[in-house]
Amino acid sequence: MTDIHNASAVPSLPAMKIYDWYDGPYPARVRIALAEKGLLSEVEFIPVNLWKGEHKKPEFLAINYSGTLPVLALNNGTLIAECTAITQYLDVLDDNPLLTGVTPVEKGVIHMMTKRAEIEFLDAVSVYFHHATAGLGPEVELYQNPEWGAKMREKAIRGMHYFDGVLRSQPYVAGNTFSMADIAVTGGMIFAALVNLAVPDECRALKAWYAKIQSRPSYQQWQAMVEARRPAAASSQDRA
Ligand code: GTS
Repeated sequence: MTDIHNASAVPSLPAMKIYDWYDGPYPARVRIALAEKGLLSEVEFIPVNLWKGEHKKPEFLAINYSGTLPVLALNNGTLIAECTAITQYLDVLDDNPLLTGVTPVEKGVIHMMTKRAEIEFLDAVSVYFHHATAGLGPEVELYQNPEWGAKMREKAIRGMHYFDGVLRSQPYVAGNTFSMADIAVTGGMIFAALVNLAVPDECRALKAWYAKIQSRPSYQQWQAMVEARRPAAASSQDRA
């Protein structure tokens, strides 16, 4: 096993780069996790333009076989893709996990609810976007199945109702404390807003929880980064 904790501007932290796209909902999960950990300034962000399909080019596929963002690159060459894996790595860097649990039960429940947030909500919104809308445009969306996309839209709305039910009986997605699972549902909310998928009015607990999440400094830092990078007259094609 190589030593991943080598040279860094900050002692004991590795130099880190993250390949991502500034307003992407999955990248948002890692940026919010970085903000929660106070690590945003430790990372160099390398833009990979989704709208130009850069994530499907051989150079990027060599970095992440799945052709998705974000990817964390350490300076010894280690590459970590998948938001959950990246968040788990970042959370234990300082031996003070805040997002992924401490006890075996916390870790298990947080992991379960994070995965559930992906399957039942965030990934469903993503499939809807790529299959039942123009997605990233004809150059990038080489296969679309609108019927499946429409099914995933329904699934995402069911997911909103599910998390609304969860949040009626507890303050956060995995229990009494904010965790990686809240960040995963936040990714779903961010993606839903981008594709104009409204949260049903009756999902009052989900809406109240999201207002609380949006008032957290981590969410606000993420939002400020997006606004600072957003082109003045953004359209879907010139989001670069
Ligand atoms: N399971 C992956 C993870 O958790 O990291 C999914 C990552 C993912 O789908 N990322 C999006 C992507 O690369 C980025 S964004 O849509 O949120 O900006 N999508 C491009 C594509 O073609 O699927």
